[in-house]
Amino acid sequence: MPAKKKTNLSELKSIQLEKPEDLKVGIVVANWNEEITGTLLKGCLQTLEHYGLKLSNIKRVEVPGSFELPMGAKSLLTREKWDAIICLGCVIKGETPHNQYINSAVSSGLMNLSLASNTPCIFGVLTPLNMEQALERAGGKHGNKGVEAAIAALEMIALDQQLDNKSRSIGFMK
Ligand code: RBF
Repeated sequence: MPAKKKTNLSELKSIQLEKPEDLKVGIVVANWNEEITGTLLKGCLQTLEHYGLKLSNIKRVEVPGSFELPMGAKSLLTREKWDAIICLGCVIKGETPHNQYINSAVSSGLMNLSLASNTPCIFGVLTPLNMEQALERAGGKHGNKGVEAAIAALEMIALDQQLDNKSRSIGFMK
């Protein structure tokens, strides 16, 4: 089945979000392969705005490479409360297995951080075999994975809001 192209923001699915204008989202972007991560960031920001978030409630920080994404996310989480953190990076496979070490450290780092902080830390990291595959996923034939990272964050926030409402309706508050 061909991959679905998600470049037209007006075609995005509906997400039931309460008070999107009050939501606070942190974005951590890796500078390594910045021509790719810059495009992921652009798609991510446009998507958050499309769903009603205010740019003034979105904080963007940069880290040197993808390996530093979990630490960048933790730096945000230890200072302020966020509804979600989105981490954007691009680790291209080279001649040595460096990509495997970085990718597994980042994915498990972000999962651990999500569970420990009770805040979704979204894995918006491309893991392509080469630059061509990266470009295809940063505005090319496979869409822009920065858009999808933003949607994943919003879906996790919507899930939390729905569960809160259900708890309230049966008289239980967290
Ligand atoms: N960071 C990335 O975000 N993407 C890469 O493709 C990438 N390739 C790297 C290749 C090598 C051999 C090394 C040593 C680092 C690479 N990094 C890459 C940087 C890494 O994420 C981290 O910033 C540095 O290793 C410093 O901790």
